[in-house]
Amino acid sequence: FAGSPQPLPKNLLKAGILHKTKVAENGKKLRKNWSSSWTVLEGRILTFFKDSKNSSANSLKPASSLSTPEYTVDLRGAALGWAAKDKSSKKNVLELKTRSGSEYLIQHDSEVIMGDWQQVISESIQRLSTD
Ligand code: I3S
Repeated sequence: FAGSPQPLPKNLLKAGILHKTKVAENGKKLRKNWSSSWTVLEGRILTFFKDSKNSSANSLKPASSLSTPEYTVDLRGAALGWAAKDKSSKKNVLELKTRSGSEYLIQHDSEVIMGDWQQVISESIQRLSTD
C-alpha cells in the first residue's frame, strides 16, 4: 500500500462542521469571534479544529490528524443549553459552559444538525456525571 489509513478515532460519537465562538475563559468574558470549525466529539472531549473557511479542499482535511485543535473542551461537569435570544442573533445556538469557566456558543443554520449535536453532547455530559 502507498500508505496505511489513519486509524479511526476511538469513541468517535459525532463529527461535522459547526460555527463556534468562545465567549468566556476562566469566567472572564471574551469578545465574540465566530468562525467555522471541523468539530469532533470523542468520549469526554469535544474538539474544535482550526478554521476551515479558506478552501473547499480543507473540507477533506478533517480525516487528517495533522489538523491543529483550536479548542479542546472537557465535557465532564459541563452544562449545555439552548442560548437565550440575547446571546446571539443567530438561530439554533447552543451554549456550552465548562467546569473551568469557559463558555462557547456553537451554531448551525440547520435545526436538525444542531438538534443532533445537542443530543449527543448532552448524553456525553450525562454519562460522564455517572461514571
Ligand atoms: O453579541 P454581539 O456583540 O452582538 O456579537 C456580534 C459581534 O461579535 C459581531 O462582531 P463585532 O465584534 O465585529 O461587532 C459579530 O460579527 C456578530 O456575529 C456577533 O453577533 P451574533 O448575533 O452573530 O452572535
